[in-house]
Amino acid sequence: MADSDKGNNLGLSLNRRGFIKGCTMVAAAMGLSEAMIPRMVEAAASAKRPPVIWLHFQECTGCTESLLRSSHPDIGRLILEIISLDYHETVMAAAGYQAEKSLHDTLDQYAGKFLCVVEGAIPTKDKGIYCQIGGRPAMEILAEVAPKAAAVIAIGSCASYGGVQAAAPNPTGAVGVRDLVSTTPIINIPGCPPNPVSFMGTVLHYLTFKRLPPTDKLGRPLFAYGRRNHDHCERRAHFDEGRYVEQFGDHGHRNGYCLYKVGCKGPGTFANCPTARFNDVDVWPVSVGHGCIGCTEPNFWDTMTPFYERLPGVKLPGSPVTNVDSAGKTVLGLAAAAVGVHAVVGAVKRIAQCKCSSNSSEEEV
Ligand code: FSX
Ligand code: SF4
Ligand code: F3S
Repeated sequence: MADSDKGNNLGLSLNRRGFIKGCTMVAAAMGLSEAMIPRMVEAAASAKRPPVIWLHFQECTGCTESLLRSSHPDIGRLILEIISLDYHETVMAAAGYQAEKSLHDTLDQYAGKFLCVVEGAIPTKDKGIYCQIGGRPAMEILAEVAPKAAAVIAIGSCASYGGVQAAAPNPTGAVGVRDLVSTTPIINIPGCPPNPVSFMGTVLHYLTFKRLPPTDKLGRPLFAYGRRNHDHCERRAHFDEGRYVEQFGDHGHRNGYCLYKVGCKGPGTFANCPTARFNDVDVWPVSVGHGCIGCTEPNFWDTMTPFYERLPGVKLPGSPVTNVDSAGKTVLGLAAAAVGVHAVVGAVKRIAQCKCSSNSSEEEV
């Protein structure tokens, strides 16, 4: 790549320094050694950018917003430098017939070679009529596109597990991609919205190593979801010493104490928020005084609510359950019990997977 801007199909561009800075930032977040950075930069700078079809279904577009309008300009632009975004309803210039043509041209021309990114849940009730694009249900579009893709990236908790649409009583029968697609490798990048670094890391891994990164049982890349937020939280010492915020605005809150008692679900949430952080001011919910609501976990709208209450029965340091691993398992166990009361059988199944994942991740880290 020359020192000059590479440019991309949206007219945005990144100079070489910014390009390498973005790659380095993502490589660090993935825990890769410095020696891997030149290989990653080389793969990312390849003139042959992989075509991407980005499908939008039931969602708020927050995943796209957080990625492309990231206040880390290098990350936002980097993604547009290294992929060819051939179809993306939010940012593409084409509309109507032209947009549909561009979708089908990419499908014909790059069958088996393009990446499919899915944002949003897929409604299945009443033949999927609750989300239609170009007069076709999301289910039908996914069934046409996903089997032709080299891999599918489900971005956000909606595409991963159904998200808020699937919250009880799930009126549209919303599900995640993995419930419908079995023909193509799928990776889940949950979060509502997810950290752009987790998405970028997955794409860069795919470009560099020609395969998706290793995942847990819920299909989440281990580099981003292998540890609990609680494990790296800057308030962890307060948790261990029994110093808690009792209510927002109190002495403990003003002094950065642990937010567990005001609802933080960090002990039961697998994500990289405390290390990857968000935006160019390096914050994450807990660092600015709000508990984690567990947005990377399956069915968190059912299992992690009420958001501002401590889940009953979780023992704190000083009680018989004194280590955080036990506390995390207890949170997940209670979450499973809660969803059993409120949600459908499918949701219970996914929570069971969540518990397996927690165990498997513990073994791997
Ligand atoms: Fe879902 Fe994405 Fe939450 Fe929104 O579009 S993961 S509702 S932030 O952003 O799909
Ligand atoms: Fe941090 Fe939340 Fe764990 Fe407290 S409970 S240490 S605020 S992650
Ligand atoms: Fe979500 Fe918790 Fe991170 S709410 S953004 S997983 S701190």
